[in-house]
Amino acid sequence: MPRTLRALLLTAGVSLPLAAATIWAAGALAALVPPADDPGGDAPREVRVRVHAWGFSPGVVRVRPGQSIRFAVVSDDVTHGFAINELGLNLPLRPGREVRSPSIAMELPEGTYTIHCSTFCGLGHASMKARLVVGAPGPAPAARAPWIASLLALAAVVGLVLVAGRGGRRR
Ligand SMILES: [Cu+2]
Repeated sequence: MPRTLRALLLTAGVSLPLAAATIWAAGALAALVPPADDPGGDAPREVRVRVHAWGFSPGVVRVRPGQSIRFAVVSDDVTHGFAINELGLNLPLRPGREVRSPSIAMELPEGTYTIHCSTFCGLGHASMKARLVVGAPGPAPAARAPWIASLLALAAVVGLVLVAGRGGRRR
């Protein structure tokens, strides 16, 4: 094997796993960063939700398992209710007045739960829903990419070592 080609292959063999490791580390670190409104530690995280006919904003509330949270909910228009059956939570809402839930320790199993309106509010009431997502149910496809990259890089290195070894012996 020509020396330049060998040097090139060795460089690639070293830099590929490094690049894969960097991508993986960046992904792992990003997963550790809490949401912006997460105080961390033991302080309950306040989750602010605005309610209107016929929806919730945000439409998806994400919480960590075991995290303590407190909902602060306000209706922008008419009378609604903010209810999560699995938490035994039902907050009646008057227009424009913020209602705060007690601090809730999120002890539900990881998964997706329905937030719904518990006070009849007209035509769209039955479909007035949002989602509470506890933890990370089901890995997102993107989360697997760094692992696949790492494995590919490892396979490349093993292959290069074998090729380089064979080339060396031939001389
Ligand atoms: Cu309603």
